[in-house]
Amino acid sequence: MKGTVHYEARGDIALMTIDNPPVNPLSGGVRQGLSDGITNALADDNIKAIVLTGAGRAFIAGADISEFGGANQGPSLHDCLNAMDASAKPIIAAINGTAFGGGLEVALCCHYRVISPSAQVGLPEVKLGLLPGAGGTQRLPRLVGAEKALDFMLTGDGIPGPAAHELGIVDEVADGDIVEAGISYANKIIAQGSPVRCIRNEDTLLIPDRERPEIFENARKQSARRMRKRFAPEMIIQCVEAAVNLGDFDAGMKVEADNFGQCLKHPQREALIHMFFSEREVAKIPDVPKDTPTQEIKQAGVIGCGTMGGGISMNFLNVGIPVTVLEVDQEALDRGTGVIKRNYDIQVQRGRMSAEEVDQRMALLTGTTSFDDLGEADVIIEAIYENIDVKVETFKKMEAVAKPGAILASNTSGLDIDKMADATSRPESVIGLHFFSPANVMKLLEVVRGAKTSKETIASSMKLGKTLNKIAALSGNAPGFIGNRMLGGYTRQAGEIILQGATPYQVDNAILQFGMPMGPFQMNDLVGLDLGWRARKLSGMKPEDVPITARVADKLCEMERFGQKTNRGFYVYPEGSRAGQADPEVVAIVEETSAELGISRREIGDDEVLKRCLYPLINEGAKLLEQGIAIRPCDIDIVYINGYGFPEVTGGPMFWADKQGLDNILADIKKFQEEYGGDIWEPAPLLEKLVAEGKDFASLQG
Ligand code: 3H9
Repeated sequence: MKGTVHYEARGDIALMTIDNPPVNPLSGGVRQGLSDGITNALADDNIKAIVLTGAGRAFIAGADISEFGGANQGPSLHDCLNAMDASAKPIIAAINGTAFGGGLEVALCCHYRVISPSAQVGLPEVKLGLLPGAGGTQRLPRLVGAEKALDFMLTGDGIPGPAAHELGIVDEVADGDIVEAGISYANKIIAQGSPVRCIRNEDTLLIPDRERPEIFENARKQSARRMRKRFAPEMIIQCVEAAVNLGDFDAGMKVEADNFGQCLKHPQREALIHMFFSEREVAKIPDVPKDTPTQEIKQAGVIGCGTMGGGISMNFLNVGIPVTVLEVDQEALDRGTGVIKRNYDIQVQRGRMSAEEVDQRMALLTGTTSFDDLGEADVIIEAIYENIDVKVETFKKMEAVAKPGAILASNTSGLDIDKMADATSRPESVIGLHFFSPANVMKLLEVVRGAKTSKETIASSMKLGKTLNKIAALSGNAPGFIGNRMLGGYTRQAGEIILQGATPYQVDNAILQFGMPMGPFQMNDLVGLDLGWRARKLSGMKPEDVPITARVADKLCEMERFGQKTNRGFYVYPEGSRAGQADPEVVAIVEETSAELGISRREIGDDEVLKRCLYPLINEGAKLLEQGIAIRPCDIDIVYINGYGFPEVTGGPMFWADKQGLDNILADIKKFQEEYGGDIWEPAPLLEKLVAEGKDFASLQG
């Protein structure tokens, strides 16, 4: 069994140290050790109190997530906690590091808690589709009241020691050696000789909450807004309602156990735990060893201060890394840095940042119009417009000024990294760092390795992603990389479906119901319909050569309906609103376009809309895997969830595909191939192979 608990008598105190590296989850061996240790301490008359702490950087990271869904060995956590609850000898948690989930619940079962200022406590179960199932939903409301407990459990965010003390979760914040602090707290309790404090027996804070049903109404409203379509929040709210209204601890624990069981069985739980492990897996690059030397990034350079360059710069400023940002002239520079300042000011207005913090961040920003000023940067990222020739020229200028070893990066969303690398004499330092718009908000960083990119440059870039609080996923260098290459089929299908009979609003609604934050036509309106239209005009494309899926958008552009920026696109946006309204004029244009193309319209069900939009993602994803552009299915899941709004509760497109059954998906793809043809519906050989072998994408994870 994994993990252990070291037991040591220090005078009349039993010190129990949980040891299950790296973060001490409550695996079978830990539960066994806890159970044995408590039994020993209670049986030993020389022992007057117990101090419980963690080895290494964590107290306890919670239940062992890898055990969910499998057969567990060792005693149950509840048996250990019941033994602790029943102990007449005081138990003190000396919280040395992270106490999350079941870890905090163990601490809440102790009679007293002391904490290091840097240690964090949290109940993040909701993020895994679970609820605190080891008494947390019953003990925390007794300790801090229902409202604060709900907020804590529904956000799932960790808080540091001093904040935990202020909230009333811990009794003392102790600087210095936390084990010594725990022992001295134990000695104080022994000296006082007072009975132990058992949270399960307290109800002072619960009684007034019985008269405040609005606590639960508000929690429901907030979680419907913040965690759309999530199953666990309602389960948590019901448990806290039970804690408040039933009054009896054991009756509340029964509700908690029932609801925990429901969460455990729910598909969202499996998907979210897949995401948890995928987020960690994606950082591991098979041919780049963990100990590969990395470049320390102390200074950054950004070329271009438009929407992307400005957002990228903010990422560095937010973590205290100075940035020199370059623009073509002073006017463009002033405009770009002005937007950065305005974005920060909005944060101040919303109470998310102080004016002082804005000043600190802006003080780290230097504007320039000369490449020479980028010479000190450890990484230079170009964020100019998408034209390979201009990018190649920019890389030549970057190389001329960059110091040896500096990372030379492109923020391109799909152009050839090798072409840029080959324009320099140091292709090993060249890499793609594809940020997603808005770059200061979106979590994903697609890192793109060229043919000659060195392992050091890859390792440094992945580490930089973490420093910038992004989730970095590595892609091979192929047009569109992972994300945009997959997106092609999705948007083209949406364009085709409206010509065959659906309205843009039906397509968007089906996608919204699936759980994406917006549909493809809402997305078009947000990005701007004019981008593609202008590019086609500039290239001199003849009207008859415009892809049929772009015909409606181009007609809208001819009417100056460019999307949100002109308050009219596929939708109409009342002045100052981003909530678009359906427009019969657009439906008429769509119908007219179908007629011009000789396409007879028919009723298309939402089920078909979904399959035709989502299955190209899966098919293309399989092609990316067999071509080695994506390393594992989970890398694709990470890219799609964090960069393209694929619903987290599905576990990402590839995990979701496994759940639909790859044989079902392949059969539909073949059907669509017969009906509509085109490369989108050419089944990926890997998909055919997996189906033939009765395997799924998960079998490729290794
Ligand atoms: C729960 O407690 C349910 C209870 O209410 C009810 C029970 C009845 N289990 O993140 P890192 C692994 S639900 C197993 O890179 P960091 C992780 O996969 C649980 N493994 O480190 C990684 O493995 P690898 C509620 C775990 O320092 C390694 O440890 N608890 C667990 O950046 C290092 O992780 C949570 O949701 C686990 N619980 O961050 C907390 N935790 O090296 C989840 C981590 O092979 N954990 N691993 O890739 C975290 O939030 C972060 O890991 C933590 C450390 C903040 C602790």
